[in-house]
Amino acid sequence: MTTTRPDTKTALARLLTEIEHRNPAQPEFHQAAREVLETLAPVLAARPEYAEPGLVERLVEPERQVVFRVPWQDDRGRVHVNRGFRVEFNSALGPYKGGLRFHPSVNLGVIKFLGFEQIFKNALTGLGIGGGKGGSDFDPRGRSDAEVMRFCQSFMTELYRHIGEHTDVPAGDIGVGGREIGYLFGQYRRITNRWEAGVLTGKGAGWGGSLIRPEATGYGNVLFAAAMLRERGEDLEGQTTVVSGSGNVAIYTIEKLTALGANPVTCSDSSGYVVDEKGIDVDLLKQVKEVERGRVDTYAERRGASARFVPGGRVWEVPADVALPSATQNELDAQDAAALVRNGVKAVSEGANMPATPDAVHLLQQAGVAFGPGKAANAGGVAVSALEMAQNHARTSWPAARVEDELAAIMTSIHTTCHETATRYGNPGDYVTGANIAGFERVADAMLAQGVI
Ligand code: NDP
Ligand code: 2IT
Repeated sequence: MTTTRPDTKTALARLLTEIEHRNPAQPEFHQAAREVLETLAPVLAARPEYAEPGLVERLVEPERQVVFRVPWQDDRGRVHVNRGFRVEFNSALGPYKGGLRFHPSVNLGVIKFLGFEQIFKNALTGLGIGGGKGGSDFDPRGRSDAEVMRFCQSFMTELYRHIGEHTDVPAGDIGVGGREIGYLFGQYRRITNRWEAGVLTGKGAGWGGSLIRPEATGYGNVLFAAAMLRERGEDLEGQTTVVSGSGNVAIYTIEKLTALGANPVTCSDSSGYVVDEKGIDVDLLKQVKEVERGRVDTYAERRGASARFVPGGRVWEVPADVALPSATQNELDAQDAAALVRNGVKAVSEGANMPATPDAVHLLQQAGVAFGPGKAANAGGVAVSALEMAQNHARTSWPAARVEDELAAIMTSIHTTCHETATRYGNPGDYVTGANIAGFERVADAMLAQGVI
């Protein structure tokens, strides 16, 4: 057991206060920074080189933040003005890497929380990628393909000058999938007159995209949950699972759960959730969400007697052995966590970024539930993005089986690293501490080696 000098804890508490002061009105960023800093005291105490003045202070300050105007015209010719963001947080380990989110709730604080998480997540993959994130408060819901295309073109008309295969490599996140990456890539290629495949990931399989990238986040999270269960002598087969969301991450989480013999009984969107006693039919869900861009109540209507739609409800009230939050931040609070515990949940693994509130995480861990934090559990997506970059650099493409094998190996390695690191610092089974410290060690070593920049 490593003991912590009180001065380390005091210094971290002081830094957290300063972060809140210097970054007003950014509650999500404060939350993400606090979650990491609160776990670092033991490693700073044990490894004096990490307590070097300025190291943690540099880590919490983005290297660069770009905020820009995105004007575009709708199908009726009306002009709209959105705000675009790219936060280039840390490039000690490689080019900035992280998704773009298009959602009306996006603001600088949200992008900073996501970029901060991304630094540690990307470090945990063991691959050469730094941390960044971007997006816009543009709402793609109800917009035509032509409107989405014009928005993406306007967004890229500013973003292109900040990104590049060796500089910053965006990908998808909420509201940004294959369609948007296509429009963004087209505009980048047009402006720069370069076929620079490695500038974006999540591309179509026919033009530089990696097989298994669409599946990677969801599949990876299921593999992480399975690894946590294995540690306790259990597996996923026969387990009832609840999944929130019905987008990219949720769909491929459900697909993998089904393939491994678990029974995923829910999915959701911001209007409510579906519970399906027979298990979610992933082909029907893909048809409704990916092809028709519809809502989950349509799934329930078409599925028949086994499924019902619960307007406004949260999936966490449905009894389950395993829960995989896969929609958005702070979607699982202490009340939800208490309901999961009451119903006997064994493991919670975060497909989304920061879906569980700090109180919920505390409650789950106190109750002995295996808890996989997003920066470890959902790292499969960005890991396969890095494999897409590798294929692009080599001008080749790998068969699906190779990518899937590499994804499985990376998820196993992340699980082992988090588990061993937590044990090394006196908190066996605490994947939050394990993920934060292991990610921190890798980034901090690179930052120290590269000097004060
Ligand atoms: P999608 O846009 O494909 O799907 C998002 C889903 O979450 C939708 O069902 C959406 O419902 C729901 N949702 C989004 N915002 C809210 C909200 N404010 N309240 C309630 N429901 C909401 O996104 P992804 O599946 O790609 O992303 C889901 C989560 O996973 C995010 O946290 C993302 O950061 C994270 N993630 C994604 C990765 C990826 O590779 N795509 C990688 C790692 C993490 P509705 O349509 O009603 O808004
Ligand atoms: O949160 C995430 O890790 C992502 N949205 C994926 C980022 C990426 O670059 O693939």
